[in-house]
Amino acid sequence: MIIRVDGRGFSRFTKSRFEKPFDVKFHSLMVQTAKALIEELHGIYAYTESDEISVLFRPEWDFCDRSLEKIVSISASIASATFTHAAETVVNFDSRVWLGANKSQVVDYFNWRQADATRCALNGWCYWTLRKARESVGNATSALEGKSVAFKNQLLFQNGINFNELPAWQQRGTGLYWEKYEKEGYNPIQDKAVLTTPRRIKIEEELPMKDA
Ligand SMILES: Nc1nc2c(ncn2[C@@H]2O[C@H](COP(=O)(O)OP(=O)(O)OP(=O)(O)O)[C@@H](O)[C@H]2O)c(=O)[nH]1
Ligand SMILES: [Mg+2]
Repeated sequence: MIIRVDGRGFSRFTKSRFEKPFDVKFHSLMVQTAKALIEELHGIYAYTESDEISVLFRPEWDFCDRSLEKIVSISASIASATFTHAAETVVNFDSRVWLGANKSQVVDYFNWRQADATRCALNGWCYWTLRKARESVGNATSALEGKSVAFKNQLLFQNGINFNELPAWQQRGTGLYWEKYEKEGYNPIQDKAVLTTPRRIKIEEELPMKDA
């Protein structure tokens, strides 16, 4: 099972508050929200791009007896509360559930979201490059309509932007997962130092491409 939450009306919300097309602060709020979801709901992997977060769960996950109403309302609530608290501005997230039957469908799902991230990043960079060069909304939009990936890459290149050299989180999104790490602790009964391996969330900002 995958839960996907998406910021409600974030085109408007981000308009005057954040850098376009990408803002480090906005991205960090999304990562913080993704971390809260994976921790609170015991997910195994989370993926965030733009204003959305997907969280993957094990087949045997039985949160609230898998009641759909509970799952979507609680996940939307965790996302809204976490982002609102961190940003000190009220926002809402919607939530939906996706069901996959096997591993390859799950890989396809994340490939699909990653392709969306790449497509939107290329479009967003082109659109805002034109807008910052004083093109109107209409002109910038129509200049990109139906244009190929090669055309858009070329447009950016002519403006001194190499799409492939932009931060990986902008091109491909960000992954979060549990990792074990070694920590030195103290055992008071044996009165000696011990090595423990607790879990923590790894935030992967340099995701590999496509299936990898
Ligand atoms: N300025 C800025 N905007 C961003 C950033 N990341 C995402 N967004 C905006 O978030 C919006 C996400 O798009 P959508 O989810 O399709 O649009 P929405 O307005 O949230 O609409 P609904 O999800 O249907 O409620 C886009 O308009 C993006 O421009 C960012 O880093 N900076
Ligand atoms: Mg949205």
